[in-house]
Amino acid sequence: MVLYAWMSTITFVVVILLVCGCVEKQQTPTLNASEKEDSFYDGRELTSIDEQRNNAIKGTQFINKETYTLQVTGMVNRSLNLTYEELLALPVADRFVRMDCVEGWGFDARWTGVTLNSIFNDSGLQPGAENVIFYCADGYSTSLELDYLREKDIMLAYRLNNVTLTSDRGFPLQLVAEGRYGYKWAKWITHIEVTDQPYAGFWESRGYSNVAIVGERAYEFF
Ligand SMILES: Nc1nc2c(c(=O)[nH]1)N[C@H]1C(S)=C(S)[C@@H](COP(=O)(O)O)O[C@H]1N2
Ligand SMILES: [Mo]
Repeated sequence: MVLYAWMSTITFVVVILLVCGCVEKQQTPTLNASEKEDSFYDGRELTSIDEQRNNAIKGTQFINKETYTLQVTGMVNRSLNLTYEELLALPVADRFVRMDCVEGWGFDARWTGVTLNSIFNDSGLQPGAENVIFYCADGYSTSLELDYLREKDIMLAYRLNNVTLTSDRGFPLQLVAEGRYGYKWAKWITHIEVTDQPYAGFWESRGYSNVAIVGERAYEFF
């Protein structure tokens, strides 16, 4: 009797662990074997994903695709709450863009995603809006000027070198801030806020330039 009770307890625990294991796999996208990484795009050579470096204040964030939404709030006519599927259904942008970190490393990649212009087409923008703040799942944040985002048709990428962004690379979305330093390339974005106020993000409030143009001075002390 006692043995039977033990056996059923152990069976129960094993089943629970197996079920958790499966759920965990769904929540943490890893490189899908059926997706092949591109090594060239637009006539240019790409840096392979395992040669790219990775920098984050609190390490990798694991976002559940099923429950994820991108919130769009602030000086818009309509606040939005976009699911991952809704983001994928918006017009697709696809470009070669180089990423440069202030530390002196960088990489060349193909980025695929949705432009902020498409999102603002749906939300509308109120007159006087100037800045857009990007809030991330790890508490990180950064901001960029609305004019830059609109004129350069900046995108939020969900694919990198033609494979779905993995969790360590910012799943579901990384901002592709062309011509600006890496700390503007927000990963694991959960919320976008449009504002008429200036804003200093995580590194910007610690002395880094709020403009962050690649090739220009990035830090106030050197
Ligand atoms: N959410 C979040 N996004 C982030 C960071 C971070 O710590 N948290 N680090 C930034 C910095 S400093 C760099 S250089 C790039 C690195 O991005 P990568 O993974 O594409 O190389 O991510 C940026 N985006
Ligand atoms: Mo960086």
